[in-house]
Amino acid sequence: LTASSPPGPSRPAAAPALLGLGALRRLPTPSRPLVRPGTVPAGIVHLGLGAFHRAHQAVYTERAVAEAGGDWGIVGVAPRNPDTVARLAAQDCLFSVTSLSGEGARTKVIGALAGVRHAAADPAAIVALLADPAIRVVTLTVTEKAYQLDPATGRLRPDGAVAADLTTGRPPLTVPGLLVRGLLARAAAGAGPVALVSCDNLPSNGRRLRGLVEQSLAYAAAPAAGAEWIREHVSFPGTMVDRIVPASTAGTLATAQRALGVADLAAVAGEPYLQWVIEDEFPGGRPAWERAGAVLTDDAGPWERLKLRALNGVHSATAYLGALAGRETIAEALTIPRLPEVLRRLIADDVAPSFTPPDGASTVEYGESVLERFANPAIGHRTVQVAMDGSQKLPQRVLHTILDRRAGGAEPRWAALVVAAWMRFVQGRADDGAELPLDDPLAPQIRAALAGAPDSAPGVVDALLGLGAVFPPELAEDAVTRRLIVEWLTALQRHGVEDALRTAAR
Ligand code: CS2
Repeated sequence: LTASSPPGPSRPAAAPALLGLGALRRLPTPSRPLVRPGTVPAGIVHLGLGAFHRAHQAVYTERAVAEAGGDWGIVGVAPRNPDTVARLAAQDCLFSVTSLSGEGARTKVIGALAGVRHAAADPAAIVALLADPAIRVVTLTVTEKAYQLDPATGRLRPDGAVAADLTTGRPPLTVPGLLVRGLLARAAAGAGPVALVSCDNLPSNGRRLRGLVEQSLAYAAAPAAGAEWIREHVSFPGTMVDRIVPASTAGTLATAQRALGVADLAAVAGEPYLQWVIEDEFPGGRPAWERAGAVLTDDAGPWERLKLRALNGVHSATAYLGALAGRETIAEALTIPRLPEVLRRLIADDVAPSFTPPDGASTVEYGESVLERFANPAIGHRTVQVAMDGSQKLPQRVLHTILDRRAGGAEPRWAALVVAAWMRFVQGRADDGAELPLDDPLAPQIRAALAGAPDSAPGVVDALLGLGAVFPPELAEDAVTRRLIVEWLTALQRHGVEDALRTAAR
């Protein structure tokens, strides 16, 4: 006991002060926002308030406004989850981002958010916001599945929910429903041009978002003038987005609190690296993101293919093989003997020859830097987090590599391993028998396919290749691809990941 301890029974510790405008002056100088929070008028609506947005576009936008000005505050909209909105609202829309590396952590509060909304609580307010002339850019990080597209073809799923959003009078609940209702309201108000910017890891994400809006409009029985207005006044720039940002944990919040001296219940943490390549089509203007390090270009396609195939594809490979081998995190998975060698073969033999990288880039060198980033021990990215929603991720991450290599007559053996690992993962058991979660919007279809399949590697492969929403016919019907996947799945089933890789990488 110290001399100043109050007498009597000990009191519960007071809750720490919370991050908010009132706490700014108390923050260590390097942790303070680059702009005066609450003073930048809104110009952007962002859909999807997850950790990735807060550690990526919010960071770029704050810096761009600090460097070059502009009314580019972000109104962050959570489509479904009210938690983050409540936490941010209690903190005057402030949150911190911690950069984690082997050398330690750096935490900074970001002042980019001009407001937060929960779409499910008041969808009509979001529709009105999208029709507000002050808003000239709409960005999205809603994850692959929220686009309601068929992953194999990129076409809108004939989905009752989107149709109901657009044909009934009730407020829209799906992302396509919100966007289309918002754009039609904008057209009716003549509120000026706008850019819709997908920042999700979809292939040709700009084109897919445009297709989504056009196909949804067909449901909407929209007045022809509205559809015409949208064609003329809305752009869909493609992007490549990159930063490894795992879901926040209690540890993330504790690190932020130690650095800030106040609690931050909306804290996120990620790797120090970040990259953003954006097609420069912004009819209503945009923040000076290039001043924050983003690359503005005519065509993000080659960057996007590089990233989806050589980073995300390799991430998925590490996640499925790692989870099967009982590894908790991506960095731990890389300690599986031979796995780094196998991933290098995947990058050099299958991914690199499958497309032409952007000017000046080498896919193999890029792949090396990716493996270094994955090995960052401070990130703690869980293998099962990266493994989720595989049906939505496999096409652009792995299947396009296989299709392009098969078109060139090659046998993409390592890419086939990733598909086999996914097929074993979705059967729900790790090599040691532990249960693995199947967190995927197509889980019912995957389970049904497996339930009807003979219990052999060829039986499982055929059943899963029959999922037309994931595997396009030219892949599912290709005998070479099927053989490669069956060989790998047989080896994984008989020997487990560690022995299968040891034999294969010899
Ligand atoms: C990961 C990505 O969870 C996943 O599927 O592959 O979120 C990855 O961390 C980011 O795309 C990196 O930019």
